[in-house]
Amino acid sequence: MKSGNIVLIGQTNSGKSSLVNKIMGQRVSLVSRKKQSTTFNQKVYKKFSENEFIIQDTPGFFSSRKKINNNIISSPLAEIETSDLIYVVVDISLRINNEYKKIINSLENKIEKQQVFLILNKIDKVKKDKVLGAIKFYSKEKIFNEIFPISSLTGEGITNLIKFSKKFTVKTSLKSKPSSNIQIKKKLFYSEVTREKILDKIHREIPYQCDVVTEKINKVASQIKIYQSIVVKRQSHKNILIGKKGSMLKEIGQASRKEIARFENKKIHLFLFVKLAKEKKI
Ligand SMILES: Nc1nc2c(ncn2[C@@H]2O[C@H](COP(=O)(O)OP(=O)(O)OP(=O)(O)O)[C@@H](O)[C@H]2O)c(=O)[nH]1
Ligand SMILES: [Mg+2]
Repeated sequence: MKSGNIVLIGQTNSGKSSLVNKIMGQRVSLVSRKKQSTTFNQKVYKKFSENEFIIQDTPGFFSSRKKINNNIISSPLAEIETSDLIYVVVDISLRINNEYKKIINSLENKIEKQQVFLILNKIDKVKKDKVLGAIKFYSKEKIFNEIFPISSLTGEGITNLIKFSKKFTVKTSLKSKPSSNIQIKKKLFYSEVTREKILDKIHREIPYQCDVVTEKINKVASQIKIYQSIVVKRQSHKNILIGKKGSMLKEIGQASRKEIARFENKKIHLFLFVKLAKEKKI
């Protein structure tokens, strides 16, 4: 058996989580059209015959000055040292700007033997000329060992990316195989699902200024009871989250419950509470 650690980094919204899901062939990472949807480093496993990938999704580099208040946000660079392969994911449909330089700069003094692949994602959104131009442009950056134009939406280029990535797996004697292909704390995962639904349904800054905390999980036979608090800073945010006669909270809860049920393949009871943080910074 050969295995390789892959870490995905890149600007927020570039499609890192979408790529993880595409490689996995199932939805394990949360995807959102809003920025900063991934907030912690999530590890998943995927076996392709004799090769195993341990894939780490990370929160995106966020350039906006708007401060994210989520206190569980982890550093996208934390796992670089133990990785074999780094995918730097760029949204090719955006105009090339200097944001990628920040990522290169922070990588430069961290990488040793790791291979760095530049992933030009969202090629389904642009003309071929733009792809060729981008390849030419980024080729001058020595840090990239390979460049892969792909679409995490259509799947174009993914097979090729996996094929190349296999070359950088190394022989291992994995003693304790993971029992499931997803290794994240369930509490965190359930919180993230609900947070994703808040992102989907509520606009402006509220989703970034609230924390979703999974307080308790009760497993009974084929059912799971999940108790979550949404902690907000302001009464006005609380009102918006709850909505008219609780309609918004109900919508968020239903969407989250469905998603968790699909993932767990069990009946889910989800209890959501909105709490006001007691003057403490969240
Ligand atoms: N057209 C198109 N859209 C894509 C592609 N990949 C991702 N998206 C969309 O881009 C948005 C952001 O995708 P995510 O996978 O959440 O991006 P991310 O890099 O994980 O974002 P953060 O977790 O916030 O850093 C979502 O609306 C995706 O559906 C692609 O190849 N083509
Ligand atoms: Mg993400």
